[in-house]
This record gives sequence, C-alpha cells and structure tokens, in this order.
Amino acid sequence: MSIFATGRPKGKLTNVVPVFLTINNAYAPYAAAAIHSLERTSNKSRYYQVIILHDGLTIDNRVRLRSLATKNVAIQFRKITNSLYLKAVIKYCAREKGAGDFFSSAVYYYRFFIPRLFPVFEKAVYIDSDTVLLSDVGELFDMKLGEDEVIAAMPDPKVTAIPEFRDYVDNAVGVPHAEYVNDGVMLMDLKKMRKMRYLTTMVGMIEKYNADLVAPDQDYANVILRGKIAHLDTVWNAEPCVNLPKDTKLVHFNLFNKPWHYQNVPCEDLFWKAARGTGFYGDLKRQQAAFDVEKQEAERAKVAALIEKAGRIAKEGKVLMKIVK
Ligand SMILES: [Mn+2]
Repeated sequence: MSIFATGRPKGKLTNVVPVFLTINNAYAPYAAAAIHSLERTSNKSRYYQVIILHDGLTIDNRVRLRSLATKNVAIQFRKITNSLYLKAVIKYCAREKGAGDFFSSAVYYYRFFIPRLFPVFEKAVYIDSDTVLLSDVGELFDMKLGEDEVIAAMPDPKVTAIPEFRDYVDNAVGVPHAEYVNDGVMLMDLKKMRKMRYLTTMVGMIEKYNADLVAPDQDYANVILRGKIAHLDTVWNAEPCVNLPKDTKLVHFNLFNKPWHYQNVPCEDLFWKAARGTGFYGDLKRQQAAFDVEKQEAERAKVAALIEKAGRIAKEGKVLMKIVK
C-alpha cells in the first residue's frame, strides 16, 4: 500500500500532518465524527494523513470511514497484529478483573505503538475518537516542544475534579495530580519516544508488575514521561460545558455524559453537527434511542465502581512511581 492511499496532495509533501486514532468496531461511529470535524476545520492548503489503528474493523466500517477522505485529508488503516508487545498487552488486559475495570481493551495501548510502527514520522498528533475539533489540528501539530519534552498533553480535568482520582494519582500512581495528564489528546515527538524505547519500557513494566491500575495506559505514560511533558492549554482538550470558551479548539467527551448516549448534555450540538454527513449518523441516533434507563443505570454503576476502585487503590500504599524506579 502506498503511503497516500487516497490520492496525492498537490505540491510538496513537506507539510503533512499525521493524525492517529485507535479504534475497534464499537468506536468507528465516534471516530467518523471526529474525522469529519477534522476535515471541516482543516487548512485547505495543508495535507492531513489520518491513520486509524484498529483491531479488525469490518469492511463496512472501513468503507464508511474511508468515504470521509477529501482532497486534503487521506484516510488509512493499520491493523495492529501479533507482536510480542501486543501479546503482553492483551495478556495484561485479560487478567482477572473486578468492578471498576474500565480501560481494559488492548486498543487503548495502541497509541503507544505509533513511534515503533511509523518510523517515517518524527512527530504526530494522537486524538481519541470521542473528540470533536473546532479548529485546525495542524496548529497542534506545529507546536514546538522543548528539548527535554517528549509529548504535549493536558492536565486531566477529571483528576482535578474527582477527589478519589486525585488521591489515586497522588498516592498510587505517585505523580502529583497537577502534573498528571490525560492521554486522549497528544502531540508526540516520535523520534524521542523511539530513542527512549517507550513501548519496550511500557511493556516491560506491564509484564514485571502486572499492577492493578485505574487507567493503565495513561498511568504508565505519566510515570515513564514524568518531567518530560509539556502542558497543553485547556482549549486543546476541553471538557464539554454549557458556556464553552469561544477559543476552544477541541472538545473531549471524556469518560461520561456521551452525547450518543444521553440527550441534553453539554456540547451535544457540536457532536451531532460533526456526526451529520458521516455514514454513521443513523446508527448513532439509534444508539442514543436504545440507551434506555436500564443502560443508563448500568453505566452509572460502572463509573461509580471506577471511582470506588480509585479510592480503594489510593489507600493501599503501593506507589507505581516507586515500584518501577
Ligand atoms: Mn476519550
């Protein structure tokens, strides 16, 4: 497959913006909305290479996602297949789990496979599929990192807001909560990540400690990259809220209150505007209609269990930052 599977940009390729998403079939509709928003906000004189890392998308989902490609936005797919790294992550994800195990799919870890799998890039943007862009993602890509900075990401607002998460991060991850970032939106210096052998380090920790964590991929990132993270401005990873600041560039429907589940949630209009015009609009509307009281209660219980788990681990006195040192 050629690097540009959906046509070639005019002119030189010196200005390509690589943007990665990691999904399974369930996330395909949200990813479509995110990509559609990227296309709408793109700078028409630049070229964007959207690369979707997945664990086996159906042909139908690939066709619908690929149809979002335009003159300046290419859409490519890369299935993450067997490697020792993937095997270790899958094994870790398959360990015995209890209530509160939320982030237990290997797909969450794919973002950290990027530096190793794409040596052609020195730098890339990663975005979660539960995001909507309101501004050109190229601006994020253009951001300069300091000499010792490996990624740029935003301090996690859910950690600041929820006391159990704060205690968990301070006392169990061992990174001060003001420093702890959300890995849902990142500018990554892939060259530096390759140099520090990020994936090997992460998988080594996973295998050695098999630690019971709340958000493992993100917890490991914060431990491995401590002191090497530039903090993004909140406009690049904004929590949905009623009076969204005018200069917001990206909204992240993180954790709960997803507009494809609930009605009357903050920023739902932005999501539906992005979803409209994708081949998934009808599916998303049906998904929302089917999210009945029973499903809502089940989700609330799941989130409550996650918060409870964070509180419990915070009290156990095992500090990830210390055990891995
Ligand atoms: Mn997210």
